[in-house]
Amino acid sequence: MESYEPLPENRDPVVHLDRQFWIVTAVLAVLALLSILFWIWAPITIFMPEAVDKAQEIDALFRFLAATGTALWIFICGYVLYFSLAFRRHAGTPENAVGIQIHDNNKLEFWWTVVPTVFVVLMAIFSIRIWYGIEVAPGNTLVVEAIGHQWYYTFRYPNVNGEVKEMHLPLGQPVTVHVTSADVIHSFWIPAMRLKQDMVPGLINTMEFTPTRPGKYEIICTEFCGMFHGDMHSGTKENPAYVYIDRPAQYAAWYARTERQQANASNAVAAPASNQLKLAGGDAAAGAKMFATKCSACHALGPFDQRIVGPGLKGVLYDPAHPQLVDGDKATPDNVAKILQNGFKGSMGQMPNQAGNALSNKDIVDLVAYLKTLR
Ligand code: HEC
Ligand SMILES: [Cu+2]
Repeated sequence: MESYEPLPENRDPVVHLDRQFWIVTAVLAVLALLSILFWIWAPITIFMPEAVDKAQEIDALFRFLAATGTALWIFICGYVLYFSLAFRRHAGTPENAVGIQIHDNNKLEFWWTVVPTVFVVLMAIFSIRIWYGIEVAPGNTLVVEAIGHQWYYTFRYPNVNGEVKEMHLPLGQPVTVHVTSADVIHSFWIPAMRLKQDMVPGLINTMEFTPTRPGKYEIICTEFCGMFHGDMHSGTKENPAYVYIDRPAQYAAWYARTERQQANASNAVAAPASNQLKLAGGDAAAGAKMFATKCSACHALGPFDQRIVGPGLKGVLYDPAHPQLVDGDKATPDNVAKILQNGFKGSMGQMPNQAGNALSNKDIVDLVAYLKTLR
């Protein structure tokens, strides 16, 4: 019986790239080229129109990434298949034979480091430029606020009182959308714009773009936000989930009509409180009830150091160890009312403001009356 030595290690390999290898490479190159051409011409907009300038940029980025990815994938899969056939164990080679060991091909290693690095840098430059364009608004744009609610959207426009249920945008005019939420986290996605931002209570995310195609486009909430999350996709009769891109004259007409209709809107948001509330006549019992529903999740009725999220509030107006409130003001009823109106963010975290805690002015007066009784 013949005995086989393991094949020797090849520390200084002379790698043979035979004819067959080059044929396979040529075939893969043609396939890769076809895939690149496919992505250059792929009719994305048949399925999803590009409604704004940023959609065109994002689609261009998508085409670039898809083309690069598909071409690479073809080469990698092609070579894996080819090499596993070309270097399979041939009849007559024992099952435990060891293949040629190849180490340290500096030229190869140089190129397989440089080429991907160049691609990654290109992708980064391409992406970051587009991302900056979305995040950083130029001056002089129309600013619209989009607010998520369970389970609908509202919009605020300059000089329009209150919140409206329909989003209209003027063709050709740069727009900044400030995206936020009134209750839980939603996510505001307009596929035709290729733009999406989370709607987070207390946080404003921006989207900057210029509408380029008139039409009616779907808005979709993509963050599960409770029972009727689905209504924030298709919308309902009373709460359509659409954005309309109007020609300028159409938009102006809508805007004028809306401004008039909303003049006496009941859903206007209170202006940030600089006004001092009159605290006389507060109802401490009503305040106690309010406290149990709106405050006790974050505040204990114990001493200052008994924290939940915020400090304990027993004796907040009388504690000699804490003559000042967390915002540095003297512990007086007026200053407590001010914190309840405006909120405060300090070392412990965020005390929500009046809107965040959904308090009316009367609620604040009652709460202060109640806090006064906590000695
Ligand atoms: C989500 C949690 C949260 C809720 C809800 C909340 N607070 Fe606060 N509150 C805080 C935090 C956190 C602070 C401290 C902020 C800091 O200094 O970092 C604070 C501070 C305060 C202070 C100042 C205390 C001091 O000693 O200076 C008062 C008064 C207060 N809250 C009252 C209320 C009342 C009344 C309610 C109910 C309407 C309420 N808070 C609801 C988190 C909350
Ligand atoms: Cu939602």
